[in-house]
Amino acid sequence: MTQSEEMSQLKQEALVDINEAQDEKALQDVKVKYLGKKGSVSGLMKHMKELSNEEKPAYGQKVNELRETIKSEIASRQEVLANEQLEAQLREEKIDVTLPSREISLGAKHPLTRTIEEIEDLFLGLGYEIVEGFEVEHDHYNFEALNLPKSHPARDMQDSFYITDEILMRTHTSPVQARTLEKRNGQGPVKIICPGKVYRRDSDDATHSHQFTQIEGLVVAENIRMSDLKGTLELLAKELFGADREIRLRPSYFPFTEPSVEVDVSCFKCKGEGCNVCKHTGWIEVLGSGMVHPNVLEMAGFDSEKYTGFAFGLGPDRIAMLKYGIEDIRHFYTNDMRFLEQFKSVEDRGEAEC
Ligand code: FA5
Repeated sequence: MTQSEEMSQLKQEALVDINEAQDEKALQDVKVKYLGKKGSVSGLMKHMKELSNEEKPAYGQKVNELRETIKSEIASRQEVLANEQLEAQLREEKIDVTLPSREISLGAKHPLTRTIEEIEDLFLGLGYEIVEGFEVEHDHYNFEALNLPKSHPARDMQDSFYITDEILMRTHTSPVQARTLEKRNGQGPVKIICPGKVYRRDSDDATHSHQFTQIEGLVVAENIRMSDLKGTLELLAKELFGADREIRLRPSYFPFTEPSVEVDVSCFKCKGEGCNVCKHTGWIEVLGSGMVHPNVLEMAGFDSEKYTGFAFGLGPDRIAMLKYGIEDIRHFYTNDMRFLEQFKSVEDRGEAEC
């Protein structure tokens, strides 16, 4: 066999081997077999010594051409194999978009959050600002700046969790009144609400919890009267409970308001007849309020001759109980999913747009 025949036979064999290689590994073996140091193409160089000096360059060039041809055929085969592998993978991992989806379990807004947001929306619409206070508070803002000096007997109305002699868990959201007035440097008007958690050493029962929520409201400006407070409370009661639920204003006492009133709503369970929820009174107390005491205004740097105001502190827990007919306040805090799931509305389930 001439050298040229040997070369073309080698080329044919190499092309067959390359085409038959079915994966990366097999192709690598073919590469080593033909192009490796001890491979067939290198083996052709052994004929050099049989050639004359004139024939050597042409022969060497042909061997190199053969090497390049095999190299490029291997590269093309490699590309074909890679594409085949990708397609096989895509076929295997194909996603069937027609499969029905798994049900996604959505949570529901907590009834207290719903109630607080509803009240916030109402007051935002009336031009109030929402401000936030601190749950861990100074005795000064929780009591003293609200006309409740250390020895005041009315401190007993709110039994407190003290952390140190001067620091406590706030017993109501009213310290936000004192803090906001102080920040305004004697300049009205002030029109705020403040929602938040409060803490008291109350014994837990159907309508009392040691931790509950309040929303404080405060309006201070020139010429604010008791009739403004009454109008605001009536609007609030109508919005929250509808026209058919009865409310009553009851004279009361808070050291930081004068005069003071409490607002009761007729019991949702017994409709005023008397039952265990309303402690047989027919009424559930939902808020305390009154005209801001001149001492509170003066202590915060407001001129009480020029400015007057009203304030209220309402209990969203009690309001949510009345709105949703919940018989025990403790349901709000025990995180029982069966209770919470009842508050999934159409909107929460994402059905509103269907
Ligand atoms: C106060 O906390 C006053 N700071 C409210 C106030 C603000 C009066 C501004 C005047 C001006 P009272 O202790 O009554 O007041 O509580 C207000 C409301 O919080 C009550 O009407 C009731 O709805 C709710 N509340 C009181 N104690 C509890 C409790 N232990 N559990 C659940 N809700 C409660």
